[in-house]
Amino acid sequence: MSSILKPVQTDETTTLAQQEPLTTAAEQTDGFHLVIDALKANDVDTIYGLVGIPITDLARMAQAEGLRFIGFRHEANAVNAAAIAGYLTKKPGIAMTVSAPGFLNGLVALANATVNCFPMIMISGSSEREIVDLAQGDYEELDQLNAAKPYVKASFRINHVEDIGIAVARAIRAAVSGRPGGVYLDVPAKLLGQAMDAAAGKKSIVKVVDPAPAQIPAPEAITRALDVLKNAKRPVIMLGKGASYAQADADIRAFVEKTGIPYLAMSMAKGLLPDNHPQAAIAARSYALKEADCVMLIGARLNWLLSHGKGPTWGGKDHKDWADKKFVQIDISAQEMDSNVPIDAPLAGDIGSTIAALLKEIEQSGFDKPDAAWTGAIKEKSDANVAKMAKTLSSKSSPMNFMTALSAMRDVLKTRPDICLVNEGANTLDLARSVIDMYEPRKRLDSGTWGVMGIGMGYAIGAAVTTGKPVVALEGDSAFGFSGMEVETICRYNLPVTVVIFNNNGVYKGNDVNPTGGADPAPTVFVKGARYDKMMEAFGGIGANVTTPEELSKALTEGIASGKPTLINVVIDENAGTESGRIAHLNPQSAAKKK
Ligand code: ADP
Ligand code: TZD
Repeated sequence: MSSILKPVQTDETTTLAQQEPLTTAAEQTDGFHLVIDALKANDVDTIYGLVGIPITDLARMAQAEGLRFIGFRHEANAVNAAAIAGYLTKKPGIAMTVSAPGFLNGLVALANATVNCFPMIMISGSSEREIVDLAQGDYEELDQLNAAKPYVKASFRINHVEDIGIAVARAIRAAVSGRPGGVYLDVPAKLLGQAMDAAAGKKSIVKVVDPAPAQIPAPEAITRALDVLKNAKRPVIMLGKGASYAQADADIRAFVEKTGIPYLAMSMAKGLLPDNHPQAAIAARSYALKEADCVMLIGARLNWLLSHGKGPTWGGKDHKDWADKKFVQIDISAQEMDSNVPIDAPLAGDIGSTIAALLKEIEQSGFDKPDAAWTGAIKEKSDANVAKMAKTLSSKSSPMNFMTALSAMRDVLKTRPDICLVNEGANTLDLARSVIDMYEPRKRLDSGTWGVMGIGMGYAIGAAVTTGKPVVALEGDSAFGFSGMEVETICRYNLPVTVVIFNNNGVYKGNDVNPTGGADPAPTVFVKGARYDKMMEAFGGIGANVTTPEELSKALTEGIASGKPTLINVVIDENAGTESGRIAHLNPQSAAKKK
């Protein structure tokens, strides 16, 4: 319990004798200390933030009280770091920003956390309520509480110092219970300075009991789901990042292995079971989705990343067509069921409890593994695709293209399955997802549900701080630009982050030209031959510029082994790459041409 010692105010007319009892000066605390106490009481050990009034003092005091404060160069990156810390730990990541512009800078990442179902709390300082509400133009004035609301799971403001304990508890529970998400907590500067009796302050702190209570589906829902699975001829399991988040790794593996059902993994679920597991259908994804007669979704939404569960990807005729398949879905949010297609067997519950219940039922009633014709067909398709990929990867090109460089990266990363790989870009993202196998849970961190650029350095820092292990951030040159200034943060905290930039001189590729012949470059083109490695060197880190796969392997191996901030500028052919990577079909021009 931290507190400030302040003598209780005495009336000037009181005599010395009358003051006697007050020599034991009543202990006082204030808003600053109570915020810190409330966080500490709930096992928060790290705050990601960017200072300014009134956060500077709060950050200083937090550091003095033993909390780690990681200071960033832009709020979005601090909030992204907190978000990924939430995903990795199942505890809300904590970010702090100043008011109005600092808040808004952070809000995009807070919204991204909510969209991805990552638990976190963004705490922002705010200006005088009376002035904001009358729009009288305060320093950094904004109605932050209401601005946050559409983008977050919950948005709260604390007005009185004695409410800090319960407010922090409420924010924590909102962030991690049910479907996790981003929470905004508005902290008026005035509140932080409010004083109160320290003993009463101590009493006001709340340690949240069981912040994310188990949610167990009804027995009949379990039976229904197993009936659907048992009646399937060609079942497939789709693991999503909700399954990775759940930290029920051993039970999920046992369920997959006991049912014998082939499985697919969404991007961030790669590695939940090792990608080289005999039941992995990852290399036969298109075939499996088209041909399956039953799909079990475990913590994966049928959003755009899964073509909404309908249309040609799923064996349907056109994009509006529900394919003729049965769906079983485990999700903590009952509302997720029937979002895009009818769900035949909804399992509304947390993945840990639900999988445990399914396993128990299987042990009692047994489960016949799927027909060898189905698993054999998937294996055949997988083997053929793996062989095709191996051929592509072995063809060396100079200058390097994406596949040549990825082949080198894959071989190095295979030797370090324990490290986190952060990944963003277009081609750099889509191709790396297919080429680089993952072997352990929660090691692949990427652009996620929005396909957003800018998560790179925030996620890398959050992952390095949280895991204490080396992190590799594989970035398109455009993607890196969104958070690139944080290389200074990486150097300042001497974090074991190796940033690898696939530099092909532009967004998607670097060979576009201005059709007018004018001096301005084309909209997708960057400075040619840029040396991003010099940015890392500028702050005392290690820089490397590589032009061959051998140089890339060496620099990456050394970067990881050194445990020091490293940036490798990988020179990639500027003609390599596809516009928009694998989502080119979403470009209106391509869509119009198709019609
Ligand atoms: P992906 O992008 O990998 O397909 P999504 O983010 O679309 O994954 O889906 C994750 C789903 O997992 C969300 O619908 C979320 O409600 C759900 N989820 C998150 N945590 C849990 C949990 N512990 N138990 C059950 N479902 C969860
Ligand atoms: N802004 C934000 C916040 N998110 C986005 N996804 C985009 C813009 C659009 N965008 C993509 O979808 S990928 C991308 C942008 C700008 C960058 C692609 O170029 P890159 O990668 O250099 O990072 P490749 O590997 O060279 O294609």
